[in-house]
Amino acid sequence: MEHIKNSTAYYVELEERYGAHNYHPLDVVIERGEGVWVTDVEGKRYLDFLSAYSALNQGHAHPKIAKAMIEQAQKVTLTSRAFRNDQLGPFYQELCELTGYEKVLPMNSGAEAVETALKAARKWGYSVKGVPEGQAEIIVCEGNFAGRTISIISFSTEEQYREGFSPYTEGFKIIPYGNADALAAAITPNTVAFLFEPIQGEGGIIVPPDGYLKRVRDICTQNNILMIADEIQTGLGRTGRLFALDHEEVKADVVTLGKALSGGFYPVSAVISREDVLGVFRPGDHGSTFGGNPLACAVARAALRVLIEENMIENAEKMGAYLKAKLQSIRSPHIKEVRGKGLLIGVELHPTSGGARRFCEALQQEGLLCKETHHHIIRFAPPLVITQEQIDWAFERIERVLMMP
Ligand code: IF1
Repeated sequence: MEHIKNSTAYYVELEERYGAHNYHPLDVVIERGEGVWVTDVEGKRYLDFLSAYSALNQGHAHPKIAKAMIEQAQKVTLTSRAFRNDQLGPFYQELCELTGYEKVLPMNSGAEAVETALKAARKWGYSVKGVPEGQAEIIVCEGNFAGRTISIISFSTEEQYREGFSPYTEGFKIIPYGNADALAAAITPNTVAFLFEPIQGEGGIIVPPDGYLKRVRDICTQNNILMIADEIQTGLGRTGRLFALDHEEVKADVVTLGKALSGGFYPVSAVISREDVLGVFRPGDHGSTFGGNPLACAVARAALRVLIEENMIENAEKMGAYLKAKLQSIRSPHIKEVRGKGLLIGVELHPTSGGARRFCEALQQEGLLCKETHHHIIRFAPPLVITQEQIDWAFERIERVLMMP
């Protein structure tokens, strides 16, 4: 069927005709983004309340990150790691000085950072802890989301993420999330690591009980297992602190980063840790064509710089508390719970409300873009640069939609 060229229907048709259907996106075709706003091909403006799942903490098309990217792109974009480049060392140094970790292994996607952390943990288990070769166990939580590779979905508890992709990678043990006693009980002499999210994002914005992070830290220390915090979604200011771990002043042994590490400009991820962990990698053990490329490093350096210089983390704390309080004031029969930290907020609806999708579609009509997770939860995660005035604009629409029958 012929559609008017450059209309929404025209682009939807192209995607449906030529693309694999591994997503069910809202029918909004975005052409431009700036700060918290995006504009579609029909010229309609929307407030982005998803931030590409927290990859856009710095907002769309941040001019300083764009400038850094364009300048680097006109110099050199890729050298491979067969050679060195003038962006990698400074990126390492600035990331370590910002986070307080001492070593970095740069990758591209979040899943690659998680896979890198898993490989480091296994090799650390064999070569440092003394676990017998091939016996390493890694503990993970129900409701985890860490990416889409076969090893990562091997420990997913979401049937759809696993179905049809067997056989699965072995060596993972699954425990309930937020339960430190379950972690202690699951540890064996062959346990090398505990991989978890300080707040579960895709799992439904699940915030663990106060004190959980500290107890996990103590249990991992006492049992000589690596505490691996996946901060790919919760990190870099999203929850109102540099890391979600900082809410309990806890330091992990290994942290995975991605998404906003590049401000949404480019796939950039990293594993940060200590020498005794990342030191298990010998030249040739692990790597990637684009990992640590000069363009990625220049973009990441700018993304981190603006995050700090423009006080985005403090703004996330302030605006998150403001938004959460307003959401909690809505007297809607649909709302079961409002939860989250900073600007990572989930509104869980009662099953009788018919699922969150229809509310997201209604919000789209009102000019607000957000996404449901696990059928009954609306995730609100705007860029960390959002202002109180913009939250008020969004809230007026959210309240109206959540009061609909
Ligand atoms: C999709 C979900 C979010 C992540 C955490 C690692 C990764 C992610 C905590 C992997 C990625 C993305 C993946 C994207 C949608 C989005 C998502 F809905 F899938 F689960 F955010 F909640 N750790 N999350 O959240 O990073 O390899 O994607 O760079 O797969 O649909 P990645």
